[in-house]
Amino acid sequence: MNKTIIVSNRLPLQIKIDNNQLQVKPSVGGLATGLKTIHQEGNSLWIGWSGLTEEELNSDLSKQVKALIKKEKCDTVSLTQNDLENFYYGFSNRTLWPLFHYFMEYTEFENTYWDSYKAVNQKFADAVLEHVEDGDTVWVHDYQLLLVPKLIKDKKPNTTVGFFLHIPYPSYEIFRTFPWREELLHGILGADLIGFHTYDYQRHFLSSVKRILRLDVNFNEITYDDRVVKVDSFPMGIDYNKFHQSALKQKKEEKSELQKRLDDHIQSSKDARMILSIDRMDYTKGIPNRIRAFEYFLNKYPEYKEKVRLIMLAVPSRSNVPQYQLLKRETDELVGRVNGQFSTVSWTPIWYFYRSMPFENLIDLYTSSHIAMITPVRDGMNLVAKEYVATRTEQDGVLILSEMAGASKEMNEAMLINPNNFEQIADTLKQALEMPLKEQRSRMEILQKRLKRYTVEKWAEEFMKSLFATKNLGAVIIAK
Ligand code: GDG
Repeated sequence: MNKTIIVSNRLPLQIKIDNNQLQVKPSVGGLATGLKTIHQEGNSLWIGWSGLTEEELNSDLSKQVKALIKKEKCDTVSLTQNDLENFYYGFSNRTLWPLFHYFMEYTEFENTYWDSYKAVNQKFADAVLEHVEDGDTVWVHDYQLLLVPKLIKDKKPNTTVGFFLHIPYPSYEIFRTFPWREELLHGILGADLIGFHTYDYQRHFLSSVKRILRLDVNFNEITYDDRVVKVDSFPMGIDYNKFHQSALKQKKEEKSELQKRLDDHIQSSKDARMILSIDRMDYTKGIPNRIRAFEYFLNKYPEYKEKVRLIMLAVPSRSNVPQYQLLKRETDELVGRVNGQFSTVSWTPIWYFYRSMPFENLIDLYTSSHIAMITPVRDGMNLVAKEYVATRTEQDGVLILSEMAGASKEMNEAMLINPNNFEQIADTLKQALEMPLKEQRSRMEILQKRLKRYTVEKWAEEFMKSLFATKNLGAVIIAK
């Protein structure tokens, strides 16, 4: 029986060593949920890094990890501390991440990083090659593994390979600056199907393929050696029911401490309003812009002082990369500046949490906020925007969303803003605060309907369907 192998940088498991004992827990992220049906029900295997380096695992623990995760239908790729520094923090997060998000000034082109990226991609491919057989299907995920599709296809041409990019694909003018551009494109083209969140990313990719590799592109098909490679967009959804049901359930249960504090603010006056933002602390998420725009709003519309509160949850991320440390400092300073300038004895305009929160608290935040203000300067999709909508069980609330997030392409009923235009953000925020309930509901209703239909499970299903269809495409071109 043919199998499906999923490959991603991290496994959908949380593995910890506690007192020389290993603990393994399934992780609850969007990708794990979306691929659950494919991974758990069928004949399948998930290959990725465990989160622990070779230095952290002695050979005994390493064997134990392998055995434990085998039960979860997973296998690991072993990475050293040096791999982590050069492949992950280096090439993935100091080269590809900033470049693909249009942060040219943060992009480092370092040979050491590139060499490590190639070597680690080979490690991932080797782990796949240990298991893959003719007729199997392999689905590779994201920017850390762009060379893996070719490394598999070259060795095992009779497998079907899919690739999905979770971040934006930049325009040709950005991508052409990349020193190893040909090699990277060939790496991706090892796949039979290449998926992006939006049509724009797909278009940018095809343009790079045409102009850099001079390949024939016919609509969304590329003729590549003796194969046809298909390129398409698959906007990733969320586990709609999980968020919606959790919001309904949370209303009936005993209130958390956080919920009680949120209620205190909401009940402090009849016009009290809560504005929410949740993101990883990342320079692509537009956190400083959002604080500056909020400051601008409070100056322009002083009647809202003591009524609105911005709740900002920023989850620590990649904190050993210098730009992330700078961003953290800038955010701390800006929050301090705004709170110092506007606070009164009974009101603090920004509640800022620099940590992650348990899922239940996330639901408290979503359900208590009248407005979600999501303002990335560049974002592949942005699932937070979708999760906020899914938790609005009364269909009230307003989503303010940056047009630079992939999610904006499917969420026209949100209030779309340019994250660099403070005037527009301030005016949109005022409009959102004053929006009649009837209009809030009519917008939410359409947004919810769409999200309910195209869930993360559906996303995975559509991708797989399209990937299986490419088997026939391959046959057509070879027959020619
Ligand atoms: C990348 C792309 C693309 C956040 N804080 C907590 C928490 N979260 C969860 C949210 C959401 C997820 O993390 C964040 O997803 P996003 O899509 O917003 O952003 P990235 O992490 O940057 O993801 C992005 C995505 O991949 C998928 O393709 O949309 O564009 O950058 O699910 O709920 N969860 C918990 N506590 C927190 O404090 N439990």
